Amino acid sequence: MMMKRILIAFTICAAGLQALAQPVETAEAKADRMEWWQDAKFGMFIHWGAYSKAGGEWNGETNHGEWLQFTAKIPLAEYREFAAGFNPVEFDADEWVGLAKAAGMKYIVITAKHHDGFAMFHSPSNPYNIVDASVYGRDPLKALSEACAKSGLKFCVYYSLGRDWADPDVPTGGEKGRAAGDRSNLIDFPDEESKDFSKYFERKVKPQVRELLTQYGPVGVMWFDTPEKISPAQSAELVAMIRELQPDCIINNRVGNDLGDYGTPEQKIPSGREIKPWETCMTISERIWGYNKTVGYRDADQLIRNLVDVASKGGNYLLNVGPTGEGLIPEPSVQRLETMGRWLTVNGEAVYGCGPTPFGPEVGHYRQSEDGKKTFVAEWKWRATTRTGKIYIHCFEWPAILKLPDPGKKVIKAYLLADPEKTALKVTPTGDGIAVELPENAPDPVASVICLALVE
Ligand code: H79
Repeated sequence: MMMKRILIAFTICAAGLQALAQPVETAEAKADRMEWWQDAKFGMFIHWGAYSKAGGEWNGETNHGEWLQFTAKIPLAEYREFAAGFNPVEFDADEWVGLAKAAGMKYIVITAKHHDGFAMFHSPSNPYNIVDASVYGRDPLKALSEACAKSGLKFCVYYSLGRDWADPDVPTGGEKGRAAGDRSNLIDFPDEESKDFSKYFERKVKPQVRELLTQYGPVGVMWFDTPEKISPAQSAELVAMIRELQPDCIINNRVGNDLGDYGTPEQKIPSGREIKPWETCMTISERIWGYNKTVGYRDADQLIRNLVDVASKGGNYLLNVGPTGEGLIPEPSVQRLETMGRWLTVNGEAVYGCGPTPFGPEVGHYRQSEDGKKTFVAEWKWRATTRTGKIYIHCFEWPAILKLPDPGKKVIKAYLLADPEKTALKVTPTGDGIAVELPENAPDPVASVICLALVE
């Protein structure tokens, strides 16, 4: 689709002594820029770094993840040495991208730099990177960006803004009851008072973000994390840089200060539809983002229902895998992703490019406890998605007769997406909606989709 970008106004933002001209985007231009992402619905998050080599284990403790350096209290010199041994000889970009594709995912987001500050890409501005500071000596982001370009997936990168345990100038905490320095590297850089975020921002963040946007071809999304200490002017400066270098790039809200294109609920799915675009990021393991050899995994059934739940509320689902230090995506993740892909092969029509539910109450309700606290109680009977002229009902349960609210328009035909014959199911009006007669067996015990074709 042709991109229409009309710049209607300019606001002037003062960033220190420097005046930055920031074009204001029309809603239409933003919608155009976001279109592929809104349609995509399902992406792969990849947490991969030096920490992956430990598999979560350090000095006999096995509950570490991507926070290894911090949670295991490893001094920087020791972590550097550990990172220098990073050698993912089994890494095959085509295999990872092939798996994402087989899972039905449309984009990948890879950790270019997590909180440990070790860049997983070739960074000419900072030698602490996989090419210059590890035995591997190659750039996995280059390989992944090329593999994505070949197979039509969008290549996107994660960058931790507000934590960097290799840089002496990154303060944390001090807000909302959090102690100063609570997530800083206080082992190597104990003087929290002397830390100056802007020095780190100028020295490391800006050059590296520029590198990410100039070394790998089109970047679909810049996915920032931990924006706590970034100033409004600094967030605006990053946005301006991204818009200048890659005008089509989407930016998540963690660029800070209410900027960015979409919201990022983490490890949770909102209770209902949201007005702004949003994406739930979630681990495929029970809780840890980086590779951990002892952690359990979520059920494939629940992952499929989560994807449907998210799509029915108008969001995207960014599901995370944690490859090993050798460069392999763990087998339990592979199995789950392949299961999701099989489901999407049959039912993708009811996910990709779809709009949210035209109903709403089916997702659950709020219960008020005696102390006045409201908690959301989710219901898992069915969900709905839409596209022009169609409503899709994703059934998690399989009654003989499915009662639905009034679809608002006459139903011409109801049929199962899994039925190549599109055999008509009997639909009868009830007092306040419709009833669909279902065949005896559900085509899929996890989620079977009924398509309601509506009169235009
Ligand atoms: O990259 C993933 C997380 O590492 C990162 N965001 C996602 C996408 C993240 N950074 N901060 N946080 C999440 C929130 C803080 C989590 C913590 Fe903890 C809980 C810090 C201390 C307790 C879990 C346990 C992580 C470290 C120890």
